[in-house]
Amino acid sequence: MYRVTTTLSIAAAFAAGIAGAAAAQEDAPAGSLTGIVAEDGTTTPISDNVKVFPVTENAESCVYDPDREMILAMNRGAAPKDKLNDGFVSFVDQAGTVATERWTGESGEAPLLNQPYGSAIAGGTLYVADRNGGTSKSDPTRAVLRMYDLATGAVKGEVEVDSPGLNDIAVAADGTIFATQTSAGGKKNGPDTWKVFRVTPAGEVSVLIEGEPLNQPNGIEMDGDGNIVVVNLGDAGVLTFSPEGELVKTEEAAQPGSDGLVIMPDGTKYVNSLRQGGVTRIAPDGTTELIAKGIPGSASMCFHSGSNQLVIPMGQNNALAFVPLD
Ligand SMILES: [Ca+2]
Ligand SMILES: [Ca+2]
Repeated sequence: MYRVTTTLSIAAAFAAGIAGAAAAQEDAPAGSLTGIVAEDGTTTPISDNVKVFPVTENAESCVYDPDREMILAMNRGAAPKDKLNDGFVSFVDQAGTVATERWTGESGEAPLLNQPYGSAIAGGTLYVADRNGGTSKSDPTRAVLRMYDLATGAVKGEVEVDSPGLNDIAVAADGTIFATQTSAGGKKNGPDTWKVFRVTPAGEVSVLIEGEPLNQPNGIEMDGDGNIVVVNLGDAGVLTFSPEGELVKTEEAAQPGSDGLVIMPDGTKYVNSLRQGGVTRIAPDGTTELIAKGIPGSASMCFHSGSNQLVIPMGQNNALAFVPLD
């Protein structure tokens, strides 16, 4: 099912039909493994500095495990109405090669995942924003946070959140989880559906931020000061909040429609646009630059620090895009 390829094999992958499902992805413009197609029909090809590897199965997010020096990709697999609990974690190395196709813990059982979205690693724990339900129109999706021991795969906990679906998560040093709700699904995407939840290590859930300046909040990360940074899918906003939810800084990406966010130790932010396919670098002085373009289905980005590469799951394009940094 998996195979390893280089950029030279993209055309072959496209011909094999791997790319065809991009248009069906929620909120994503049409695309292929070679570029992104805007609503007006114009195509932006993937920049030359981006390498694409068709090694995932409908992955929304990834996270870097520095001990294994591996990217952990959260594969959603099929929609819950078609197949239940088929989500899985795969390990991918810095060359885009699948090292472990399906992670199983020491017990030999794979972590239970249904439709995993955001992911984070903190304190030796893998946190995943998963969803229950969604098997039919009468069975709405329900958010659930699942925690696994990163070394052994053992279950460490589970917290249900009163939300139809969380998107991305960030975890503070003390184990507090911050999670975005981008919308309430479909056309239910008004300001009262834009939320950041806070979940304490004891499992107490509260809404920390709601409404503007959030605008379909998607990617979320902790910065080096312990603040929470959120990127909006609904506009170009890159918003920094204190852990108490007070807005402390507003920046903008070079493109609207953000999904993923990576923050470097020096404060440099990388933001990728699901809607337009580019990657913005925001320097600590606020200067912005587009460092890559044309990545279709560009979802929740992570950073392979061991090889200094941004890694972007491409959703229903079933691929990872690698962007080497200088
Ligand atoms: Ca699934
Ligand atoms: Ca996301």
